[in-house]
Amino acid sequence: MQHFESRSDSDLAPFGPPPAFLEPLPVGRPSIARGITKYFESRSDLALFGAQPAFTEPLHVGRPNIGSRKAFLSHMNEIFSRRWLSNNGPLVQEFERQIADFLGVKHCVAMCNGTVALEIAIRALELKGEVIMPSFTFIATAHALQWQEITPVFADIDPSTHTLDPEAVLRMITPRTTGIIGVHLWGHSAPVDELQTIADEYGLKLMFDAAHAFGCSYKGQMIGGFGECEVFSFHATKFFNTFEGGAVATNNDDLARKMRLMKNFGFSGYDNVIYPGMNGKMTEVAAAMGLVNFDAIGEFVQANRRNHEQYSMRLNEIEGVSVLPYDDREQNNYQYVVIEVSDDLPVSRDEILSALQAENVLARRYFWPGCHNMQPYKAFYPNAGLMLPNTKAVADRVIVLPTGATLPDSAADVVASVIRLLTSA
Ligand code: T4K
Repeated sequence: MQHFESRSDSDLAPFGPPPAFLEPLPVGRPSIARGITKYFESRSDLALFGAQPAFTEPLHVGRPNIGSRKAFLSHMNEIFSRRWLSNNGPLVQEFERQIADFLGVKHCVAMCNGTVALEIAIRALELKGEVIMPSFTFIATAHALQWQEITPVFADIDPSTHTLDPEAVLRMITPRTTGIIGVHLWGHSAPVDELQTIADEYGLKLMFDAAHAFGCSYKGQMIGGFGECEVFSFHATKFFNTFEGGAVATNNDDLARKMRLMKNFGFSGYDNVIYPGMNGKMTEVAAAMGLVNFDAIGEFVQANRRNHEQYSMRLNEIEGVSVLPYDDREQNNYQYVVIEVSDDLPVSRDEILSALQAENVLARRYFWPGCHNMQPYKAFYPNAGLMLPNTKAVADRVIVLPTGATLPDSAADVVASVIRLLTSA
């Protein structure tokens, strides 16, 4: 199955040789012809030191991608005419069908956001006691456990992939451990097979936070069908969004049935509650956005891929700076451009960040300083960092750059020029 086949005007043709405009740009070379709004010849050209910023409007990391407005407004008219706004409406059902088909799984249970989807999945799996997860992730992964008074136990990551290190997971298993949550950070798959082997050996339940990994594969199979279940986020800042939204994908019929009850207060038909539940429902307007954006997903991936390539070509040639690569043997959504900045540079990661932000490039240092350094975890487990040297090292050196369908072509040039000026002697 061709997963990113065109549903509109574009497709995901391979990139072929890089176009001429991707050649290296030496510092100081006038770059107006390439669409950059200013020259970067000396440090006094940096907005950090008082010059005009390179961009008049901020470039955001999480700038939403938006598909056909016409199609969305047409859905809205139908929603208003039907007067069916929520509670498993026809658009939510269609959305679930299309997503399950795309992921190649039996069930997609759509929810109001990724965090609630995590909480419901964790509860439906009856996790308790301790659950092992990485600290290097968005805080929602930890909160979804803590909210249910389950102890998140932070295991270290592999610094080359930024995902859980199976050896570190083994070190954190205790008699209270009931599960493992792998995170497919940045859309890079966690070590699925190794984690499944550990889970099987120790009788643990394995699930995945796949918030970043919609449209990505592991060993050629779409992420969504691994472990007991996988949880997606369709938040506005994700490359594929439903305003707010999320979903749990699973091949387990009982688990899917339980989660459907849980997301609707435990109702089984009118006046009949058979389970404790909450409100995790996706609205019709969110599903409409999802259907429209799903039609454009090939274009979104293509734009992200182009941006990732441009950044990689410009930045990988700077000593001490590297762009985290995607594995081109897999399907990728290319939605995060993550750079790592060496300790040896004459400027710190945070100084580079400040200089970029001054140019209106609103880069971020996701997911610094790691969940274990945020409350309440920092107070609960003040020594957790002793077991997390790779988490600290990676969290201290990453910068996440703006990308998405609206990114100006000149963004990679500007970022490279700023870093070159800062790091040149
Ligand atoms: N697991 C993982 C691994 C996750 O990364 C996330 C969410 C979750 C679970 C939970 O899923 P959800 O419950 O959120 O569905 C943002 C997002 O709010 C969050 O969804 C995402 N991960 C996280 C990585 O990023 P913040 O606090 O950094 O968002 P904020 O407000 O700073 O926005 C990011 C950038 O996007 C800003 O520069 C502004 C820009 N932006 C934002 C929105 C909402 C726009 O340009 N337009 C917009 O509409 O968390």
